Amino acid sequence: MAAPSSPVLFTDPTSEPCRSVHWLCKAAGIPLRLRATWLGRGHHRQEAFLRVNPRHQVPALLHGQFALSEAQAIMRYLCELHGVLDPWFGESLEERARISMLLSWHHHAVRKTVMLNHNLPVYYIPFYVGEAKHPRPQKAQVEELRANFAESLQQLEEFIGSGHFLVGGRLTAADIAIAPDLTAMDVDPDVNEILAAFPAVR
Ligand SMILES: N[C@@H](CCC(=O)N[C@@H](CS)C(=O)NCC(=O)O)C(=O)O
Repeated sequence: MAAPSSPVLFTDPTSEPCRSVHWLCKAAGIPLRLRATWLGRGHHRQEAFLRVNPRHQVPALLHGQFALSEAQAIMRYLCELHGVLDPWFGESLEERARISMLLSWHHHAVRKTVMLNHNLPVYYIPFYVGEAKHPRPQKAQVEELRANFAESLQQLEEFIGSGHFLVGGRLTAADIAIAPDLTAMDVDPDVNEILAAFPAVR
């Protein structure tokens, strides 16, 4: 159980970057206090949360007076705080560099092409705000978005190679940062068909 002095993670479990932070803390045994911050209820626009992250995004962390946003920065901070940067962010210079490369790559690859460009407009936004306000893109447009994310999935497939993990043959922050955007693909009824071409990713 987290002590009252443990950092507080403002989190909405429907958010992939929030899940990355939470999953890493679970895997690394890092104590956290969780503060549910539901986007669907507008908690991220309330004054109390805006004092923690004026850019109104979860995840955000408050540790004493210190506030931090951006999932990957939070993951790194918490690992450093607990002296576990090694192994989670790499055991050697090369591992650390590779993890850092994968974390940068993720923002404009899987995160952008699968989640932000495809899942949000095709599934989440029509579900949350209603199809009347935000109609689903037409089939041809969805096909085009899928063709775009196939390139990211192919690159990820190559990064994984013949193993199960991205770096060092074990779970690291790189896997945990990317995994929630992949598991979110389960919302897609065509997920099995899509991932059939990417056995390592699957
Ligand atoms: N680059 C940020 C992205 C965080 C993000 O996109 N948060 C979304 C939920 S997944 C959010 O809070 N959106 C609400 C808003 O922008 O007002 C990170 O990696 O932490």
